[in-house]
Amino acid sequence: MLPLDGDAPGPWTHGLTRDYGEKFVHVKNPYLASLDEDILYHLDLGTKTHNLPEMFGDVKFVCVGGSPNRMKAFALFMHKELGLDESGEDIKDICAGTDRYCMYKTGSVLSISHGMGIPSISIMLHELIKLLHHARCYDVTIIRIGTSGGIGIAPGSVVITDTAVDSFFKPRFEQAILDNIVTRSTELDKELAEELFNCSKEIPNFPTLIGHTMCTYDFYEGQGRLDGALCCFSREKKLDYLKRAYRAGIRNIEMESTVFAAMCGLCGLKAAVVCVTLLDRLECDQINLAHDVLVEYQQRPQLLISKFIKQRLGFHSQTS
Ligand code: R2B
Ligand code: URA
Repeated sequence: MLPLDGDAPGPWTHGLTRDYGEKFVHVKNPYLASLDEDILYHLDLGTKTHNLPEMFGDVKFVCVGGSPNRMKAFALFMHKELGLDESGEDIKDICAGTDRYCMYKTGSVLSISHGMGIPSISIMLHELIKLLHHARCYDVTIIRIGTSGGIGIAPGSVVITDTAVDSFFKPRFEQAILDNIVTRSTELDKELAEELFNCSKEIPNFPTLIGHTMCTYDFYEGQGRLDGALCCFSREKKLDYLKRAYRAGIRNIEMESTVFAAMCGLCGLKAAVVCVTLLDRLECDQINLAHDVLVEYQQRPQLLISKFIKQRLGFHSQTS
């Protein structure tokens, strides 16, 4: 295996954070500083067309999640929870000029959709991290909120990821760069995970645990499902794989956490992954929850993050 590229000094990383304090969001690309203009194409934003420091300089919390509707709902919910105004009518999609991703800002909270899977979240993260860098944001916490399949835990449980692992149960993200595979670490911020877990204890009837999260390139064969258009393994093999995953400390499966952990870690963002489980993969493959149950489950990560942000901002006595 190639060495991790982490913070190893070299021509491509050396000195790039020199002018910035530890707490600034940093990019690790020597070419960026020489760009006359940086167009964040998939976000429909740019350094010449938008005053990024004015628009985003006060951002302290970034929440990302797959679905545009969910991330809009989260922004409106946060807006209300922060007591900014009742209607939230002034909350508009900042990326309305593109239908790739959506983005909403309320106070110091930014809410962005990332679509499904590693390639989709990776494109969004490149542009988001550059955005936070151009806007000179500092002390930023970033959290992915999403859904997942549980392993050996009750549906509706919220899993806070301590380490994101790949399909081989390894804490790594392998990125093909030119014709090399570069292996990056997928460690997440342990203190942040603990802080979120402590927060969850204050919400009644809110089953939460800390565990490893497995990130796959596919929802069907990649997660050992027997119900895709293709399946070339037996039920026994599937269960053997998922039980080994459980014994390795994996409690849920989703499709973005490894690249999210790797990219945020390299760029100085304190990052967490909080996903609700929709089913127990030791029991079934299909998601057959009633609509209202699904909606309630999907709100759980949002509820936890709103509690966490309010606590960080000093809204201690309020409950929701
Ligand atoms: C969780 O849910 C999506 C697949 O249904 C995927 O984006 C993920 O990580
Ligand atoms: N998301 C996933 O990636 N897998 C599941 O089983 C459920 C949601």
